[in-house]
Amino acid sequence: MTNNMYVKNWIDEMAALTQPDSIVWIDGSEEQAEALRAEAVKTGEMIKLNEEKLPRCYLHRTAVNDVARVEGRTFICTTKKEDAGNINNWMAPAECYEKLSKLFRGSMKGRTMYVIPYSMGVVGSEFAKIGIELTDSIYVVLNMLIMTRAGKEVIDALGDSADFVKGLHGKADIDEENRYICHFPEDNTIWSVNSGYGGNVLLGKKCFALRIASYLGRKEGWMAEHMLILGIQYPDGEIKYISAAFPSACGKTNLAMLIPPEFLQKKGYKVWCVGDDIAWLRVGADGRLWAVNPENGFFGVAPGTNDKSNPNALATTMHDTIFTNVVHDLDNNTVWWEGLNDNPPKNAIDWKGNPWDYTKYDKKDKSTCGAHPNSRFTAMATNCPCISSEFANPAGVPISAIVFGGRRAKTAPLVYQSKDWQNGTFVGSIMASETTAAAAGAVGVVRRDPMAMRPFVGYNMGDYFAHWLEMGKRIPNAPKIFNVNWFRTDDEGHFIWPGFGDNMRVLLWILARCEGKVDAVETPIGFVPKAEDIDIEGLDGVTIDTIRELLTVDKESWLEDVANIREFYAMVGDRVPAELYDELAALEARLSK
Ligand code: SAT
Ligand code: MN
Repeated sequence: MTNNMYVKNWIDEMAALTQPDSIVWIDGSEEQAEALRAEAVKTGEMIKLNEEKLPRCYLHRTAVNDVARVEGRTFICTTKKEDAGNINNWMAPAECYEKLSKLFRGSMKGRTMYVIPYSMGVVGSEFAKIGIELTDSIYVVLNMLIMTRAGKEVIDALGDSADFVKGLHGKADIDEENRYICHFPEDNTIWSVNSGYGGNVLLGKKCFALRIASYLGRKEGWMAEHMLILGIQYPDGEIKYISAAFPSACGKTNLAMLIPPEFLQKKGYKVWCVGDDIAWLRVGADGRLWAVNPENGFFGVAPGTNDKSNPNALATTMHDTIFTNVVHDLDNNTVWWEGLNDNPPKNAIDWKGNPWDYTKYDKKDKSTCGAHPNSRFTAMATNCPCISSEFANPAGVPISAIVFGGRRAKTAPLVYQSKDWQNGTFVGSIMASETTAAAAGAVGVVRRDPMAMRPFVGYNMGDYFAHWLEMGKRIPNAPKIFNVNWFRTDDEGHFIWPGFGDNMRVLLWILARCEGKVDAVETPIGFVPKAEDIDIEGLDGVTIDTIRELLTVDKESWLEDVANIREFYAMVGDRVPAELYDELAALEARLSK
């Protein structure tokens, strides 16, 4: 399919290592994709679902030991250890290549190696970047065909250039003990072995569009961030864009596709989704920050998605979707997951492939779930009823506000605004969130997750903070920076804020602040709304006192946080910029007053 010698030589080398029986180029055609689906159905890798109810949809189950990203086995392999930093796992490149070569050697014997040329961003556009993924998994091919722009046009766009990310993925034996997700930012290379799960194997996503891209962004003067992008349309037709960083499985997809509360809909407000997970941001000629979504689909969390929480996502998954690790409803040949509705299927297979008895399902005991808590849907962005008209605009959209947020039962108020870019960078750097099922390990533990990028920065976190500060100096018309927390709970552990579509009420305050249209109250941590400025029209059970409670800043718990932040900065190491230590000291002083 190409005469590009860099591509050909590299594929030859990888084929010599992995020894596949055959090599097949993915051309992006529907005929080829259909043939691969048929083959995956024949081998049992995928199950074809009810063609009437879920046209062209499939179900896949991963190995039971392979259901989430594995941060402990994810490595950044730079020549110097300091360049990967303390937050990342590090291996010397030569050592890592050697170690993984042993695992890859002969691992594709009896299998086919698929060559997937893909573009992150609109093919051929100024800001797009090209990758080629070699994989022995049809499931990966079919997911990449949804999540990226893949096929012949990409290899044509590459021409004879050497500027592409070289990705090698092999399922090998899906051996947990030998699972490695390794990045070689200095070589534009990613090697992933012994997994078949999303974030570990769809190399365009976290591996390229965040880890490698963040490294490139620092070198080239732009940013790759774990952010959704949405547009809010005002009744007069004007649209303002917000990008927001939340850790995995904290509601990015829901926020990106939110449906405005009824009273706002009646006034003519609309919300448009540009992206739900990743934003590439650069300074435009007009001095504003512009964002593109480099992906072409959504790899969303299924459990909890329903026609109230996210009707747009649900509609998006109604055709041409791959479901992973959800419940198989045998009577209807459809899918189900916890939180979809109150009618679990009676005749069903759980995510592990075993018969599932819904009567034994106990909400509080995750081990009784039919769908894995990190089960997913892979769906085309263009399926989404609220997809933005600018989704595929190569120029992207101008960002008015950047929003950080995490899952915090206490401490963080519903919303606050930073003072300026430097203080906003500080606010992002001290983000914390309770861990979720998106990564292997304990769930519900509060950990520092700066800019929601802790697992995704492809270099030293201290340098990443410095890059943020540096970018601020280069954006004359910078977005304002905010922090939100939808997850504050009362003494009984119930969420106080209704969340979902009602989050729009907070976003409108944020945008009003960006335009200087509304006042705020200064607190030690930043500016919070006057309670009466959060519109609570039509909200059941939420009074102005609830809003007051949600906006309180408890100095005691913030002082505890300060101590914890200082420990975290120490862990990040000596590349944390002095400006952030100044911000921390100033915060402490304000809290102690
Ligand atoms: O599994 S993914 O990394 O693709 C999704 C996520 O954890 O955000
Ligand atoms: Mn994510």
